[in-house]
Order: sequence, then structure tokens, then C-alpha cells
Amino acid sequence: MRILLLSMPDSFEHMPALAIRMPNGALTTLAGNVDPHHDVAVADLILVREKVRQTVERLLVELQPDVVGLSVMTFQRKTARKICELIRAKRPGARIVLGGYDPSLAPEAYACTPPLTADFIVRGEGESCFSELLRALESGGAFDQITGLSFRQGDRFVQNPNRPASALADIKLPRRSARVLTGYTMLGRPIDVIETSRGCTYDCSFCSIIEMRGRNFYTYSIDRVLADIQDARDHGARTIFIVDDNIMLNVRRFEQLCQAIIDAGLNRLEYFVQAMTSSIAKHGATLAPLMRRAGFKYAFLGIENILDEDLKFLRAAAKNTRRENGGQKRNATVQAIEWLHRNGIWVVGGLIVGNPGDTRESIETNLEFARRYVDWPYIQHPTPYPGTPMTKDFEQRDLIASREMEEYDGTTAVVRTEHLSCEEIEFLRWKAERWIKLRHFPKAFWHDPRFVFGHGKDMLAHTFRGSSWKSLLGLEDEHAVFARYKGIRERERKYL
Ligand code: B12
Ligand code: SF4
Repeated sequence: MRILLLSMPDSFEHMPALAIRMPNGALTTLAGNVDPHHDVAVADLILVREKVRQTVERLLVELQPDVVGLSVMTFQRKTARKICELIRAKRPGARIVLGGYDPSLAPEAYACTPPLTADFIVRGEGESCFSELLRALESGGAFDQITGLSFRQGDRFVQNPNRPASALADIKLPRRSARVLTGYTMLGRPIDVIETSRGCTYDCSFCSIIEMRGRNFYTYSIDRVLADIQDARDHGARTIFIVDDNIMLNVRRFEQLCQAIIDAGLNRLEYFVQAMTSSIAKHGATLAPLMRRAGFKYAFLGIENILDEDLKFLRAAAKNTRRENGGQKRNATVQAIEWLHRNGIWVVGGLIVGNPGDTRESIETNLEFARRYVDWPYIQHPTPYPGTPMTKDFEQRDLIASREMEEYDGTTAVVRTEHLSCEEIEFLRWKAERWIKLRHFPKAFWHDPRFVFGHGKDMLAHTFRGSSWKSLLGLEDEHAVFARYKGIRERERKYL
């Protein structure tokens, strides 16, 4: 069968497509795990944001797919629906399969609303379910035995039982050669994504992972990870983003991986990892120098918040706590940042502001922390994604102000606090973050001089969009600039 797999073009404020265009790792792992006789094409629409409609139409004509699969996050729901309509109009015979976080956790959003967008929804982990679905389609077999699958029967959707998370033993390497578009980049360097593990045993209230796959942690062998990195490199990557949910759950294994990367000479590549502050704080003395030698340049730290009350609400206290010698508990963040900085690793600081009890002062405290400690701010607002404990909490407190899913991108405030409106929350973050980002530009220039030289003006324009000369000279109210920025974001969300 001919299969076309698409990821959505929607990106959010901290991932300007000008500088960062990353592949969606789900699509190539799906491509690598279907039966080998299928003809699979992978198209990341982030690479063609200016011409989504033309590209999808062209691929439908050129590839004549029997099956089109879409990978969708919640803030991409509206775009996904439009792409489904386009597929129905241009290639009515193709079966449409949806997967990823949003269809998995809110299947009803795709199954019930007319026009019925999807024929199938693959819920949770996709490799085996999708492969079994293709076999059933090919052989005319039944769908009701395929766990994790929802399928259309007339006007209704049948939901088969969930499929338990796999232990990863049977998952083959991604098939990167299936990609039909080019242009992945991180500040001008070709980038790719790899996985070393799946799952997490924590239960932060804002995270979708537990609802998606339960609390578990499975790893790939180190040899398999090295083969994946080599394959990414052979396909042109010079920067590797590790997409693991929580690689730090087994620090000993992570250290072994760093050493294996060094031994295999793969440390000439640059790595970007998401890390837990408690692990870095506790093991930083040996771990951070090893990471540096292995090529780690950026670490995304899930700091979430620096105030105890907020950490409690986010259920993120445990992963941000370290024990001192006397047994006393302390926030681990500053210690973790110190270890990373001492070893030349830049910190992307993930913070969540706008939690129910937040006041102007508590938000400012977090923003001040970001100003002082992080290299690149990744500040978000709590967002009620389907199925998370936080969503239930916000519902109960009646704090959800927007049900427009395209606004659920993390940097648009869609829930108010008990003291502040969405507008105020977002304004505070937006106002501070632009200047914190500006401070990182010299470091980015030093790291990627050619890219920043060529695109610095556009990067500045993106960071300060909405601004005018008048506003930069302080002659215009910042709320007017903020309103212009919001207008730009609004227009930008219409991809087709
Ligand atoms: C890595 C990651 C990123 C990377 C993305 C790198 C990349 N290009 O892939 C970065 C840091 C850039 C990122 C950014 C964002 N992310 Co993110 N990210 C993740 C993370 C940690 C892992 C995702 C991953 O790659 N897993 C590995 C792959 C193989 O698994 P998978 O994607 O789940 O795919 C499997 C199945 O879902 C399924 N599947 C997926 N697609 C399809 C399609 C078909 C057709 C089929 C059949 C099956 C299928 O099969 C796959 C294989 O088993 C998750 C989860 C987490 N713990 O936080 C969040 C997560 C996906 N991100 C999320 C969000 C919201 C975002 C942001 C909007 C904001 C933010 N929180 O940072 C931005 C938006 C990015 C953008 N486009 O602008 C949410 C999504 C929630 C939701 N309901 O939509 C998650 C779940 C985190 C959370 N808050 O809970 N993210
Ligand atoms: S530690 Fe990270 S992956 Fe695990 S539940 Fe919390 S946010 Fe999700």
C-alpha cells in the first residue's frame, strides 16, 4: 500500500520556524515499523508552513496514497481537521488515520463532530497498532481485535480496548529515508530527533504522559541508541534532540550512554536533552562534565516553578527537590543550573506561570528567577490538555477561559488565576521574555555566527514582533504592542 504520513505545520512562540524546524519522531518510527513492502512517505509540514495546501495537494497527486496518517497535538486540532477535509476532497478513496496526543486523549473530538474527519484513530503508542491496521486493510480483515484502535462503523466510532505500553524490544529503527521534504534546522545546523527511552514514573499534573501510556519507563539498548544516532548523522544531522519523556530516571544508564557516545566518536555531534533538576543537582559533579564531553550543549530543565505552592499544584515538587547532607529538602534548580553552567551547557528554563493561586508578585518572582539564571526562557502558561489531572482541577475551579484549541499552545494564557485575568498573565510573561531572549543573542552568535549574521535581523524581528520604533523608544504603551503581537499570532494560526 502507499502511505503518506503528515505532521502538522503549527508551531508555537518558542519554536520560531525561522530558526527551529524539527522532525516529528513519531512519523519515521511508524515508517520503520510497518511491513517492508509498503511504500511510505513522511512529510513534516513545519518545513512548508507558507504553502501547506499546495504541498498536501501535490503529495496527494504525486504519491496517490491509499492511507494518509496525521500526527496531531491539541493546539493543532483545527489545522488537522482542515487537512482532513482537503484529503477528503482531493483523494476521497484514501483512508485517514489519526494518531498522537490529541486524537489519543480526545478521540471524541474527531469522531463525533460532523463532518467525520477520520476513518481510524490509533490511540497511544502507534507502531504495532498501525502495522496491524495496515494488515487488516490489505487483507480485508476485521478491525475489532486491534487493541488501541478506534474505527468508524457507519456514523459511529467503535473504541477497542487500550493497548498496553510496549517494552520497546520489538521496535525497529526509524526509517528516515521515507522523508520527502527537506530543511530541518536548529539555528542553521541540520537537526534530527532520536529516542533512548519512553515513559515516566512521575505524575506532574500538567503532563499528558500518564494518561497516554501509564506510569512506566522502558529503555532501548545503548547499541540501538548509537545505531539511531549514526543513522541520523548519516542522514545529515549535526544536532541531535533527544525526545525521551524523562531520560534522567536512570542516571547510571544516562552516564553509560554519554560514555558510549564518546567512545563511538559521536561526540562531534551536538546534543539537546530534556532534564530533571533533581538528578542534575544530585549527580552534577560527575554527570555534567561527562555530558559536556559527550557533546551536550543545551539542556531543557523542567523547573516548572520556583514557589512551593505552585510546585504543589503542578505536582512537580519531587522532581525539583534535592536532599542536603543533613537530610533537609531544598529546591534543586539553582544547584542544577550551576553544574550545567560550570560545564558550558546552556539552560533552556521551562517555567509555568499563571497557576490558580498566582498573583502578579508570584509571577514576577518566577520571571525574575528566569532573568537571573536561565539562558533561554521557555515560559508557559498552564494549559488544560485533554485527560490531565490539571484539566480536571481547572474545570472544578471554573478557571478555564478559552475553549479554542488552537490557543492551547502553551504561550497563550487560556486559564485565569484566582487573582489575574488571562490577558494580564500573558502580558507579564510576554513583556519579560522578549528581553531575556535578547540577552542570549550574543551567545547564539558566538555559537552559530553564520546563521545569526544572516538571520539576526529576522530573529530580532520575531522576538520583538508587534514593536515599533515608537514603542522601542518608550513613546507607546506596551499594551498596544502586546495587542499587535496577539493579532500577529492570531493570523499566523491559519495555515490553510
Ligand atoms: C519531545 C517533545 C517536544 C519537542 C518536539 C521535538 C519534535 N519535533 O518531535 C519540543 C521540545 C520541541 C516540543 C515542543 C512542544 N510540545 Co512537546 N513534547 C515532547 C515529548 C517530551 C515527547 C514527544 C515525542 O517525540 N515522543 C516520542 C514519539 C515517538 O512518541 P509520540 O510522539 O507519542 O508518537 C507515538 C504515538 O503518539 C503515536 N503517534 C503519533 N503520531 C501518530 C500519527 C499516526 C498516523 C499514528 C498511527 C500514530 C501516531 O505513535 C508514535 C509511536 O509510538 C512529549 C511528551 C512528554 N512527556 O512531555 C511532549 C508533548 C508531546 N508536547 C506537548 C506540547 C503541548 C508541546 C508544545 C505545544 C508546548 C510545550 N509544552 O513545549 C510545543 C509545540 C511544538 C511546536 N510544534 O511548535 C504536549 C502535547 C499535549 C497535547 N495534548 O497536545 C506533550 C504531550 C507534553 C505535555 N504537556 O503533556 N515537544
Ligand atoms: S517528569 Fe516530565 S515526563 Fe514525567 S510526568 Fe513530569 S513533566 Fe511529564
